[in-house]
Amino acid sequence: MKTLSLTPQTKVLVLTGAGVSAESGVPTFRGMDGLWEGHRVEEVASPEGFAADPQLVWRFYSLRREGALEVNPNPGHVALAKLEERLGDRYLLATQNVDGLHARAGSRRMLAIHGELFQSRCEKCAVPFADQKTYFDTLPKCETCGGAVRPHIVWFGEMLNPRHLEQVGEFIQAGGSDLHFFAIGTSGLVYPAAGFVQIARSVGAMTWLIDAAPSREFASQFDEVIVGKSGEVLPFLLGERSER
Ligand code: BV8
Ligand code: ZN
Repeated sequence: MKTLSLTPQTKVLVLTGAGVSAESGVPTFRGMDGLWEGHRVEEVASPEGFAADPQLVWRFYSLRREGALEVNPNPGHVALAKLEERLGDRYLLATQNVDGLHARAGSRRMLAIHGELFQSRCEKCAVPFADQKTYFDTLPKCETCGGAVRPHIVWFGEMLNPRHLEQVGEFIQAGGSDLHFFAIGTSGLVYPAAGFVQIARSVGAMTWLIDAAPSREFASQFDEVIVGKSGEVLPFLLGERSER
């Protein structure tokens, strides 16, 4: 398998999706074929869904908090954290995952572009705070203003943090043809993250897709497509282990 040859100029931008956490035991979205307890994920993970039935939405996130507390990072998360150690400020990770596993594996130069499962925020005060609690049959209220507390997650139809998108754009522009862009374990269905590959191509970056079952349409946008499980591929690809 092709490995990544690093030069002192090499810069790496990584976009991860649910597939990177699959080997840790975290279900993917397409794995649930986009459904949860008969609800479309877009319906439950949306401001409209929260307004219509906040308890249903808190049950969805409470179940995911319980699940995410029982799992651990896998070799794919660890390999990415080691690559960050080697590259320093020439590395950036943008993750769509909210499960916190990259941080637990040691990733620091990371943008949680779709939010964080273990943070909540008051709809009015808007300041996120760490929260591992579950709310199956109660609705959390803000201690300061009594407002409704929601998961600190970017829902469908909500804007991503503009600062995150700026940082991704700046990193890609600065990387230019020295940049390698990796999309790992993502179906490339959700924008704006799914559009990062086109921005990377526009500056002459080398683009790689690593996925256990890549979709033809998304894969067609990449220079290199590696079919495999990220927990098995990444340690070899990133030179953490000798060739198999
Ligand atoms: C925005 C938080 C606009 C939730 C998430 C109509 C109405 C409303 C919006 C839209 C619309 N049409 C389009 C949109 C835009 C929408 C969008 O793209 N929708 C899609 C469905 C068409 N995007 C948005 O709404 C975004 N916001 O556009 O705002 C706007 C503009 C101006 C002003 C106001 C608003 C917000 C998107 C963020 C949504 N939140 N997450 C939560 O997590 O609970 S997205 C959520 O789904 C995840 O975070 C993740 O990003 C996404 C699922 O994608 P993946 O991570 O790729 O997971 P998936 O299961 O799909 O794929 C897994 C892959 O792994 C597979 O390829 C599989 O083969 C592979 N795999 C499996 N195992 C392994 C593996 N690979 C390697 N190794 C393995 N072991
Ligand atoms: Zn408040």
